[in-house]
Amino acid sequence: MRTPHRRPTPVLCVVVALLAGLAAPVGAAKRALFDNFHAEQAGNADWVIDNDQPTPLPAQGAIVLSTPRTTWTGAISSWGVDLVKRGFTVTTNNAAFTYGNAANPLDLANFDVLIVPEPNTLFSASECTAILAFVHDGGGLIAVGDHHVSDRNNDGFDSPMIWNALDPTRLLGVHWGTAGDANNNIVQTSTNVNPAASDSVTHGPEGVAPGLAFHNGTTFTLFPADNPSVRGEVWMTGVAQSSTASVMAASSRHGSGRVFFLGDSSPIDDGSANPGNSNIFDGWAEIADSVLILNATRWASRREPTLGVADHGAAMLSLAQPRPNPSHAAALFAFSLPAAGSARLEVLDVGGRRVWSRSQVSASGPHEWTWDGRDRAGRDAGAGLFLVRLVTAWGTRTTRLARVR
Ligand SMILES: [Ca+2]
Ligand SMILES: [Ca+2]
Ligand SMILES: [Ca+2]
Repeated sequence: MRTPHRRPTPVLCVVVALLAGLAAPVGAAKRALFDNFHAEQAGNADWVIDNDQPTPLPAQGAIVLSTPRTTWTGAISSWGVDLVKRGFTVTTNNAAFTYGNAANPLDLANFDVLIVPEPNTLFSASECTAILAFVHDGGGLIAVGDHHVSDRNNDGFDSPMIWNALDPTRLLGVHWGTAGDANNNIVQTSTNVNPAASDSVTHGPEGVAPGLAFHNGTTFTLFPADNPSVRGEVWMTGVAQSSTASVMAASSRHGSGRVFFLGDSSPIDDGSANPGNSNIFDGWAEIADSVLILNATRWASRREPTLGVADHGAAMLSLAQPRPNPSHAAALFAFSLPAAGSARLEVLDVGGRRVWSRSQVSASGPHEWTWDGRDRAGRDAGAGLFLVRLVTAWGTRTTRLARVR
């Protein structure tokens, strides 16, 4: 058994953390955070960029194009070194995730992309909230897992279970193959890659991704009804690309942020790990898995505030005052979506109980839905003050409605 060598977290100035929490200026280095707080070194795994944490050594400022990808110690040092060569700064996380906590120098607001390489412990409820809010606000997430029954620290949870628990309602549009799912432990090299030239994950700045080599990985089922932006990037050999199942790599958007899903950790293994760990293979170079992974990391990293509709979704989402207000009987709710997607409109009473709701996958642009003033049992909802709430992938909007006799 290896013992991870961890250095204490340096005490950084709170002011620096606050300033760093602002969006990076155009042209600034992208900031990647590699997680090592969820047992990423359990068992045979060594999913760290370096044992010097949070900042790897030798210093990344000394890395040049010819620097070997083994300059740091860890089975995913190549990912870190290759990102530094592309202008990123890289850091290792060794504390619980927070978002918006200026006292935490590793707060997610200080980063452009979060990389979680096969977590082996559950995210806490507050960590789940932090991750999803970070992505919603424009952060990137690279979610890597492994095959079904891959619980490396015997706590009862493997990475497919842990990722599904992050997002039980599939806000991100993806279900990880686990117990009861097909193809939850596959060994396969697939070149069944999304061919769209507009797809920056498969056709990105690193070039065209040739495919993926899985050595015991799981596959995804996609749920476009839950997140219309979800798309397959690599499918299993022979599977039609219209299929929402048997997907080896996928991507989606959530709010202004972007997520990449990879069903196996073997492709991120670079074949050189900490001393004592010999159960490693160079997946990074096998069938050039790194092309897909580096394209995806660059695509997911926080957007500059100059992009298109999908990146301004939150600003373009609106819910108008009900008409009439106050109302005696029916009320009209007008809202507008930044893009096609699922919308849920609900009316809550002052006690927070849901009186009425309507959900529908809806087109981009303005909509008008009418509430007849009756509850779900068909009874008149009565007089009083009600909260009207619009829930979408781009965020939530609320307004109030008064009903009078
Ligand atoms: Ca575990
Ligand atoms: Ca594997
Ligand atoms: Ca390595």
